[in-house]
Amino acid sequence: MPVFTTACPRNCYSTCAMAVTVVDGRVTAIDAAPGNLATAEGPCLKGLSYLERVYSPERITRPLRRTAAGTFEPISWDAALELMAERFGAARRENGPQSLLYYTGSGTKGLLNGCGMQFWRAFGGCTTTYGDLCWPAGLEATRLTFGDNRQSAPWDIAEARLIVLWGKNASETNVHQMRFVHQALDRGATLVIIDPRRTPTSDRAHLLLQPRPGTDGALALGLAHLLIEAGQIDHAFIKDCVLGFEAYAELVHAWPPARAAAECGVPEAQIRELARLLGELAPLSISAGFGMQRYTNGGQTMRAIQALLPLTGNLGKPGAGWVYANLATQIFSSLKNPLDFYPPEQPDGVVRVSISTARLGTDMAAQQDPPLKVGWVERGNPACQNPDTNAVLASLRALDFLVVVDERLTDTAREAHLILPSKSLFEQTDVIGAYWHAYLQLRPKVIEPPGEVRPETNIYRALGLRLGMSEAELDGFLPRPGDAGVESWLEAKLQPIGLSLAQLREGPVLAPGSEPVAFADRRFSTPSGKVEFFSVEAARRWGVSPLPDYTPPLESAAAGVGRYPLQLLTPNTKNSIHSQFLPLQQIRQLMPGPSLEMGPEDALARGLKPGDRVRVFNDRGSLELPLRLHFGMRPGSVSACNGFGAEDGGSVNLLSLGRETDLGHGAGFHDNLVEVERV
Ligand SMILES: Nc1nc2c(c(=O)[nH]1)N[C@H]1C(S)=C(S)[C@@H](COP(=O)(O)OP(=O)(O)OC[C@H]3O[C@@H](n4cnc5c(=O)[nH]c(N)nc54)[C@H](O)[C@@H]3O)O[C@H]1N2
Ligand SMILES: Nc1nc2c(c(=O)[nH]1)N[C@H]1C(S)=C(S)[C@@H](COP(=O)(O)OP(=O)(O)OC[C@H]3O[C@@H](n4cnc5c(=O)[nH]c(N)nc54)[C@H](O)[C@@H]3O)O[C@H]1N2
Ligand SMILES: [Mo]
Repeated sequence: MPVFTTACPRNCYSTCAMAVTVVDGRVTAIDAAPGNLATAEGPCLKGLSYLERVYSPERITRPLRRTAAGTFEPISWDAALELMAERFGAARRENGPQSLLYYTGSGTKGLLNGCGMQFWRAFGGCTTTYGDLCWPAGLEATRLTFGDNRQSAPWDIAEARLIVLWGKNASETNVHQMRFVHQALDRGATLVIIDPRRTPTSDRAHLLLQPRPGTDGALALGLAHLLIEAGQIDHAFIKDCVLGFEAYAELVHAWPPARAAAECGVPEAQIRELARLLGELAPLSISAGFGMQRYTNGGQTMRAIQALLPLTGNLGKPGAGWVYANLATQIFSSLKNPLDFYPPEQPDGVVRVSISTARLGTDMAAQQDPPLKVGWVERGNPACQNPDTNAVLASLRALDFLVVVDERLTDTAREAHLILPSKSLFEQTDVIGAYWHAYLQLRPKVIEPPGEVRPETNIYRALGLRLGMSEAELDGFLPRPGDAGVESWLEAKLQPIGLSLAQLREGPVLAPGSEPVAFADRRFSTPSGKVEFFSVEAARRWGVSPLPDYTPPLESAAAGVGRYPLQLLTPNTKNSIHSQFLPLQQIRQLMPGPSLEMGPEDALARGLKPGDRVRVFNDRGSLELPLRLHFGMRPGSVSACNGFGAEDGGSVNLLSLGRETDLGHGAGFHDNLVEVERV
């Protein structure tokens, strides 16, 4: 029986290697593949559920066109291509190519994803999006502080004596990291969790701090105050490697523990206890998640947390450092496209209009020059995952013609005039990077696509020909038709970095330049060449304080700003990647549906009981959910996982506002106040 090594391409830290067995052209088993040392114990339940996902009767396997009655009917590829060529061609003629929105989400990793943008460039340009729903606040904070997003190998955290998982729910979102955390704990390390919500990640924690949402910056400044006061700082490292220590020390001087405690709602004794641990235990690794970045102050919060590491000399040593994003595998220009993060600079001369991902709905509606008429959505589910669902839906519905490429009928696909079926991870060869470990992995084609499914690259070629592009022009950026064409396209990408498909076929390969211990060289590619506590660039580019100063989030119970009393957290959940996987029966057995989690005090104050159906609402929208009591929830906060959509009563983003983070054009999902009442 042939067994192939492949990699899970979902937007997840782990990016597991997997062994898939194929019998008679069908995947029959999925198992661990040991070559990836970060994920050696094998894929999670989601990975195993590909057996169901790929062969699900719900999967879309033919082009579908919306009927006058609003249902979908199959049409031939020929008719679909004709329709697209006609509608896109007309939009380009009448309003210019920028009247087309090209939107991509994070549905799959792969080098071939880059073909889409190149296609729309050849089309004459388009409107696209800048920023990201996910991690840019932290990426930009890290770049400003340390110069680059470098990170030690995943297993290095096992060497730490103190681990702080800050706003990260690793036991659900990065299960493979917990193996290394447990190794450290077994050797006597201390674990601290900082999260307003108690999660399974804190099961073995020595200390759980539950700050008021969005106030972690104040907590970090309070900790620095105590460390400096106690003299538990690394003077030599600061002198050699830090810019702006004096100004920073002055800032944190104004944050005695009583003030920090009052702001972040953590007892002063706990702040002192954590400061003591930070002062006494080394090496220290801080693994920062995304929780505290999903606020309007998220970038500055990340800078304040980062400063604790150089302050205590915990950088560039085994077991020490900033574990946030490992960009070692982002060595291909098509993966590391700075235009994805910043507004257009158009180095290629093609006119490109760009709107904010976080404000997708309102920016689409506001665009005038030219107004948006047609759209193409690929690898994303913005009607469920972007803030302000109502605004996104209104803007998608205002388009004359929308194409969505997806494997199932998502909330976004339901808005399409034409749905095109997309490949699964087993149906086209590609090369996959990662963001927690540094392995490049081959994701080989192991089965033929079912029905009439065609990979995006084939769709683009066929559409390009209909739009009058020549084969030669398309050959400039697309693989030649057929499996051999894809392989030679990938080979050409690998060759400049000294790799080949043959090497990747043998198993996961560490990206050239990946480092076991980040910053061991003490090279910081900031303007000053030092770790910057004081960043002129932060002030110039983003209009924030050059220091990691604290300001409360815009809409928060912490700041007493907003008409509603409860902060709504909408975190990720173990058995899904955002809106993917949730429809599968295997997943539903463990996670029957969404719920609102609330602490007992808040429930009692509203006369609510477990199991009650409640309405969660604010001025932007409302959502009905069953109530679950969560005894580990910080009072004043409630939580509902993101990912569920219209079939489960609606997305949590019916309640969120499209609002960017202070750094990096991220999305402030949790800057979101609500009230809850019984239905
Ligand atoms: N199973 C699973 N794994 C995933 C994903 C998934 O959807 N499912 N998604 C992947 C992706 S794209 C991402 S971005 C990552 C996200 O990975 P994580 O950052 O671990 O996940 P989140 O659930 O966004 O947030 C983590 C925690 O932050 C807490 N939090 C919320 N607000 C605050 C705050 O103000 N301060 C602090 N300290 N904590 C706060 C939440 O309660 C939550 O428990 O996970 C990746 N891995
Ligand atoms: N309220 C709230 N909202 C959030 C978050 C939050 O914490 N709170 N988290 C945010 C974060 S961190 C992220 S990363 C985003 C994720 O936002 P998205 O990336 O939009 O979310 P997904 O649900 O993963 O949707 C991806 C879609 O791509 C499709 N897909 C998968 N593979 C392929 C393929 O090969 N080709 C094509 N054409 N399609 C494919 C999937 O079927 C799925 O429908 O959500 C964000 N939304
Ligand atoms: Mo994300």
